[in-house]
Amino acid sequence: MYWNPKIECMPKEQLKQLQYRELKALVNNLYSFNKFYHDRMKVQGVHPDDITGLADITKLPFMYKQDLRDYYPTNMFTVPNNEVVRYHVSSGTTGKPTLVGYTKNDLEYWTEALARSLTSVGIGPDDTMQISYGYGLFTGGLGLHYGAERVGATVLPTGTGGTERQIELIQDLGVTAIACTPSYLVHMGDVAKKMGVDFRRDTKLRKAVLGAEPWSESMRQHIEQDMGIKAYDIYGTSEQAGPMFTECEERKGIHIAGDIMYVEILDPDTGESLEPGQKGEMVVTMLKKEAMPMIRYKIRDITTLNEDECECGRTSPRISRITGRSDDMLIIRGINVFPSQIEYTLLQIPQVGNQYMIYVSREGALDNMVLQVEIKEEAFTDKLEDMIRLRSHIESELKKYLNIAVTVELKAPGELPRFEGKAKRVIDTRKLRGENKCRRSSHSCQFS
Ligand code: DLL
Repeated sequence: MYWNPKIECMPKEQLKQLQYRELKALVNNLYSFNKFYHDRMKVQGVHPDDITGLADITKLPFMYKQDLRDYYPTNMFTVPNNEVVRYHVSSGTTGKPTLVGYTKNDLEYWTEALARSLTSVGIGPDDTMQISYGYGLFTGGLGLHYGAERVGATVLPTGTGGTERQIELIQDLGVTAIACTPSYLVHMGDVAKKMGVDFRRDTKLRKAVLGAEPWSESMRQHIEQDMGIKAYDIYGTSEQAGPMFTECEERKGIHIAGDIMYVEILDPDTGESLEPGQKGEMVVTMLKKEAMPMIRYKIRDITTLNEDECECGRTSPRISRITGRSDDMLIIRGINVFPSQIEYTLLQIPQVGNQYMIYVSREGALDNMVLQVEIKEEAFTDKLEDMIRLRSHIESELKKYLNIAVTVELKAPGELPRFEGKAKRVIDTRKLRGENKCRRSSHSCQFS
């Protein structure tokens, strides 16, 4: 089943021509009307006339997450404020978050992408779909909500948390499909067991659309065998719009709607374009975005691009499972956290010294983060209540800025390890059952 067969099954050559036309129009428009892009292109020495084919995209300058921070909040927007109809906010690398704005058309293309994706995994009007992603600033909840409504499913907008109640609702309302993080679904499975609920026997839940964090084939097998739920990978980032693209029923990679997003895979060290099938860093160009266009945005996810024909009949290229990142971003319970954000928050607290260690582990199905923090000599005391108060203060500051619960352990001055070379402040012991290895050992890596 297709949502938009004309586009989804468009002959490859025709799709490339369409992509070129979109790119050309985008570049012309931004060069003429947007200072940020105009200046960037000037510095790079490239003019819209130099773009005479799709391959010329490599002449264009990159965009980085840092740009979104530098131009925070709306200085990168290319439409007047009265055309912006929504904001979403994601983690920035330090104090400031990343703001994404949407016009009506931006929301429309986001929903269209999700309608295609959900249809491709067989979700439609006969389904009741529970959306257990966070609603609000995070894109997961609202994105999937509108996508599921668009395909005619009955939507149950539970959001995150209240797991026992979520399991009861799955039973009571005959929920057939769910969208959440893979780790949350596994956690749900554990809680259901304790409640005496067997998903196969006691529910109609048979499909899950899982993403927002890395997961593995063995996790898929675990979900399918243990819970009887067919699991599909969904990918997206707030900069692109939010969750957008899924695998189809063949499950041989995530289909990227080529009329909406153009993908390049580059060698993260040399910046050279890589051939299909070679693993590298993904760089994306959003061909339709209005409020906040993205040309050659370095998304930092590591994957491969596959242009082979898919047996489902869709001609769009596919990316393989995301196997790591080319930066140090951690994903904790689906929330993006940069070590630099933690450092930034700690530095705002006068009693905290400049040594800290971040330990990330998995407890049951869920991620857990412990932060060891050295206290300054003058702030260190053996009065237990003072130390407990300070610890709670640090924990609540971290919660405020990072939006995740972190357990803080206070350490005496000089107690934490010092490093002669590059400091290794992140110890991540989560395992995706040994499948995914981070390509760069010098970076902290959630897969090692
Ligand atoms: O996580 C959007 C989303 C919501 C995707 C719900 C899927 C489902 P951000 O918070 O901006 O947006 O985080 C984007 O999460 O660059 C990847 O590193 C990671 N990520 C997202 N989906 C996957 C996935 C949402 N399926 C960052 N596999 C991305 C691995 C994923 N990593």
